[in-house]
Amino acid sequence: MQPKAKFRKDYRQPDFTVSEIYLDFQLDPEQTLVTSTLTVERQNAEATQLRLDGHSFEFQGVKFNGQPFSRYQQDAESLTLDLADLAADRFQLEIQTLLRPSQNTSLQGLYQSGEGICTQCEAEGFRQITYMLDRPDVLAKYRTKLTACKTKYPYLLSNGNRIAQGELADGRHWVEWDDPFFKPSYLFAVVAGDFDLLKDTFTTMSGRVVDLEIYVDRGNLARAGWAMESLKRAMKWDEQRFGLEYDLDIYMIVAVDFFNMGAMENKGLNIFNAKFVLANPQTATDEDYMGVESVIAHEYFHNWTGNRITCRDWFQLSLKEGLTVFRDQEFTSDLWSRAAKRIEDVRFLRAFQFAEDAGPMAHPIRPDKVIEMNNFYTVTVYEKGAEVIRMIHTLLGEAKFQKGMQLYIAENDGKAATCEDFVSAMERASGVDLTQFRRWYSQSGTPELTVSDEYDEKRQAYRLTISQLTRPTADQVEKVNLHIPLKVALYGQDGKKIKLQYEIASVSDVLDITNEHQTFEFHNVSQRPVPALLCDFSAPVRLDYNYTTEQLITLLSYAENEFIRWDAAQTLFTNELKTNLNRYQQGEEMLFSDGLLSALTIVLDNAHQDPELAALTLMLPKETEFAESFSIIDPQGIAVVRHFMQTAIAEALKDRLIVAYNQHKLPEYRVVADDMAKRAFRNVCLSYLAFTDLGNNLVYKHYHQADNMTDTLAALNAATKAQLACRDSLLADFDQKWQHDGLVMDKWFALQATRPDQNVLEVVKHLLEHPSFNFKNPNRVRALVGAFAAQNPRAFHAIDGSGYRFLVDILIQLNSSNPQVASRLIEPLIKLSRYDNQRQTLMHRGLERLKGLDNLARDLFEKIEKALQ
Ligand code: B3K
Ligand code: ZN
Repeated sequence: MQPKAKFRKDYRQPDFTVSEIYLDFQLDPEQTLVTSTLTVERQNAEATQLRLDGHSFEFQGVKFNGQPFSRYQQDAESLTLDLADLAADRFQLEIQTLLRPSQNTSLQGLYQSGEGICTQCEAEGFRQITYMLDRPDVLAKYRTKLTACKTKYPYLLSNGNRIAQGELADGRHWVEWDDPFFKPSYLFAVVAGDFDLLKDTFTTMSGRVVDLEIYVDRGNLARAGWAMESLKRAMKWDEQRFGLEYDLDIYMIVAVDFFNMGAMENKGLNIFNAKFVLANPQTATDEDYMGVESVIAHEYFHNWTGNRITCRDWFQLSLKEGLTVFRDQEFTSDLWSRAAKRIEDVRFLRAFQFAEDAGPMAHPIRPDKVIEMNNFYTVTVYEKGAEVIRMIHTLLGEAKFQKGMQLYIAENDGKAATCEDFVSAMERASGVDLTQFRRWYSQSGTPELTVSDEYDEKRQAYRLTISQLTRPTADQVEKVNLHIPLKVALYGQDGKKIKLQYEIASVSDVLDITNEHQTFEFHNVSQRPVPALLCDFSAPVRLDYNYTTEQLITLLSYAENEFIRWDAAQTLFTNELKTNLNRYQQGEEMLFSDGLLSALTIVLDNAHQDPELAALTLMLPKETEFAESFSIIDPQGIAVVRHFMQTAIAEALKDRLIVAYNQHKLPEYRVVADDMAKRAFRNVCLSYLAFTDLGNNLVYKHYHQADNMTDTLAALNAATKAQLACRDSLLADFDQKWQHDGLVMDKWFALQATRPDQNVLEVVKHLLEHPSFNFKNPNRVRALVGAFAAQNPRAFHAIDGSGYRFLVDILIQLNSSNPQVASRLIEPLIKLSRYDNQRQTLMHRGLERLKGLDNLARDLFEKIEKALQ
């Protein structure tokens, strides 16, 4: 049977709702008995059939108002009760199911993680626990009783407040939880296990004391402190910036080893991938520290944007995700460097979201058609979704945006809402017309802005002409004009900023692009200016303006906007790569341009002013980032040219790099912004120096002198990428030291998988047998197989097809054990239209092989179908 698609336009209110649930879990990894007592209310008087979602358990029976009930029909995904002669509109159903958590490798529903048991219900995992109206617009109050062996599972956790507990004669104990807030089933959670517990409290702005509890594997208590600090910072920030206060008396976070994604915002009981909880200087890099803080904050922020106000249907996912990503980005920006955060987010968006829009899975931030919901937790829904919120913020300004938030919350608290509810609240609270802006929710694709300019010396006038175009995408042929906020600035040749004026009046630096072609004229411009276009990346678009190298160097040197300075360097790098790729493809000698050299010299010479920005600016874009500026990608050529550039830059700037490297040495490791900036800058210098004759000694010393993971990994990375003599001994040393810790070994696996060596695939295959590797653990699979496929394009796209064959072999296994992880890993294989014919044929063959599987999961089915179209 072919999986069926659901359409946004088909949304209908449910005929029945569930107002209360009492869940009783007799927990055991081999056999868990669940008794669910639902209070059901009929909302449509005509309705005579109640269809409940459910699968992947053994159904034990159903009672209606306490009496055994048999007028039902069952299929692979549901139970439909015949309620033709229903006497009252309110009744009780008692449903019993039997689960086998230890056998559940999908990591959805109730499953075993290490020695513990936990749940993952979003998007549609609750239905793997029991039959339920498993849709986000059914909001119920949950009470949950958990019973399990006390020695194996001393902690029994669920949502809300602990209201009772007791012991049984047979060595089991039980705990009962009550969540006073109405919630959809996807926010339900259970955890049972033995943990180390870090406790703290937070006093809210209205003076309530909230218990904070972080549960980690035994032995990891010392790695939980940063997560706790992050949580408190997030709680405080949400009060200060958004006026939002936490609502329950307890907030729990549990770190588990086996988890399909980053974390989950279950009401009052977040469940986290341990990767986003655990951090200490020895095991976590600066980047990991930032990742922990931002995911902790993201899940916390969901308490309002997601939980108190949830989504009416899954097509509205961006309502909670786009908004919550925007909120976590703002949190990081307010606490650390706004410019650096913006640059990192834009890098990510350009590399992954632009690629998604250009591929077979293109969809608007509010999709219209879905087969497997888990496939739509995408960079488009999340990151482009956040860009759309950010544009609203730009158009309204902070004050009106916050007024809009207040209105949105006042109108929708306790409800399941739509994206339209949000935009409408923003519009009414601010008085800003968002009619055309709404199209961002329904149109997929990356708009292109083409800019040309004219300077009229006599009239002292400067004109910008801007055209917008969104090309057809895989999902949508017809495109319309969007409302695009384009933030600009003008600079003189001397680097001075020119005021934006029309006649003598100042004009806004945010241009409203709404038509296909528009011209903006600025007056009193005394010399031909250099335009800074798309300051702060004010819209998620591609920008095309024919900058000269001189103009880019002017921007790099003088633009006030840090994003513009960084982006000028990105353009220089990309131009350099393109020119040399051309030469390489023609069999000509590659050359290193003076323009790029002067630009990088300027950056290095000014690095002391802002080492973080210098680090970001000097960093050579990854192969996958470069790839996005081509419609047909040459993975081999890009790797060769990038390597050439790396070596050429290192040679040309060696003296400056070594001075900078030595100047930025730090006496001790501290997680503070200034030090992190210096470390990042110093490690970028190291990454270049590795390609010079100083490399081997320097990197070897860097590794052995490191007292923290950031420096250790920087050395290991440099040694691997530059294929230094010390590489093998350093890799072996790390392996020996960290073999016991899978999370740390993930860094090592990912490095191995991205080695530039010819035989990297052999290495990767070999590492599938490594004692720290575990095929059942998604983190390990992503680190080794995921990194190979997504971050080593030259090897993955090897022209003999070996990379594709390897990935397909792995996907065949994952298709049966964990389709959700399989569906993430397949991404680099479905973007075949971006490659030459020979590669396309090979990729096609791999996809056909998967398509032929007789148990192909809907997750893979959806992507393969689209890719082969
Ligand atoms: N809401 C979860 C993601 C659930 C993914 C389900 N496949 C984490 C987050 O976005 O906060
Ligand atoms: Zn989220």
